Amino acid sequence: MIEADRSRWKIRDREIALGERTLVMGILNVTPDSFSDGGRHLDPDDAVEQAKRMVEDGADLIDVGGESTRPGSAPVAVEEELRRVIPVIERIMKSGKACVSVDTSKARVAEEALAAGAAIINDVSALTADPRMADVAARTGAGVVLMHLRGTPATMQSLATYDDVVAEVMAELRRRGQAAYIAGVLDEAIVYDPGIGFAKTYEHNLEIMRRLPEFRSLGRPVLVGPSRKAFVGRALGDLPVAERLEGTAAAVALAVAGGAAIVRVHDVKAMVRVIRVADAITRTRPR
Ligand code: HH2
Repeated sequence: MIEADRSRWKIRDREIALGERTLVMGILNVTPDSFSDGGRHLDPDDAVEQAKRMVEDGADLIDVGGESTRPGSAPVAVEEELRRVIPVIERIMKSGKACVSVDTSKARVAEEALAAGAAIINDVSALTADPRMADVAARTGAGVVLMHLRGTPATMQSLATYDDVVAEVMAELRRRGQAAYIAGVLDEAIVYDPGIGFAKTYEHNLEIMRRLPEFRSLGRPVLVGPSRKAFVGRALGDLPVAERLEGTAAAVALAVAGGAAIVRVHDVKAMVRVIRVADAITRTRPR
C-alpha cells in the first residue's frame, strides 16, 4: 500500500492539490460508439444533465470526449468532433463550476474546448497524434494528461509486445514528458497515465495495476482509467460491459492503494464511495 505523492497540478489559472484524497474524473462520452456509454449522451441536454449529476455525485473533473478510442474504433473528422463536444462544454461551464477536461488528440478540438472553458487536455496519444498539440498545451497553460499508447486505436493491439511492460511504458511516458517539456509545457501541468487497455494484453493490464506504485518514479502524479474495461470483464469470465461495476470497484480500490492521484470512471456515485473508503484506509496518517 502506498500513498499518492502530494503535489500540485497546474491547470491554467488554477492549482489543484493532488494526493490528499483521490480525485475522481467522471467520463462523459458524447459519441455514438464508445465502448460502454456510446449513444447515451448524444443530445447536449442529456449530456449536460449527466455532467451535473456526476458533479453532485462527487466528481472533481468531467472528461468530455467526442471520439471513441476503443480498439478498432473509426477516426472522427475534426468538424464532427467539434460539433459533438463544444456545445456540451459551453453549457457545462454555464451551468456551474465544474472543472472540464477534453479527451481529444486533435489540437483544434483542444483549442476550442479551452476557449469554451475547459482546463485540461486529456490526450491518449500523449501529444503525438497532432504536431500542434504540444504548442496548444504550452501556450494555454492547460493541465495535460499524457497517456501511454502505441500506434493508434486501429493498430494498438498488434503492438502489445513488451519484455517488461511497466519499465517500457514508464520509459515511453518519460520520453513523452520530456518532449512536452521541451515544447514549453510546465512539468507541474503534467499528469501521467499508463493507458489501461491501450496496446496492452489482459496480462499487461493486470501487471500494470499490480505494479502501479512503480509509476511514482516518473515524478508526477498518476491517473488510471480501469473503468468497465475488458480486463475487468475477462477476470470475471468475460462479463459484458453492463456487469463490470463490482470488478471496476476492485480495480479502483487497488488503484488508490497503488498510489493513483486521479481515477477516471463512468459510475461516479458508486466509485466515489469506493474511493472514500479506500482513501480512509490508505491516506489517513497515524497520529
Ligand atoms: N480510456 C479511454 C478513453 N480515454 N483517457 C485516459 N487518460 N485514460 C484512459 O484510460 C482512457 C482515456 C477509453 O474509455 P472510454 O472513454 O470509456 O471509451 P471510448 O474510448 O470507447 O470512448
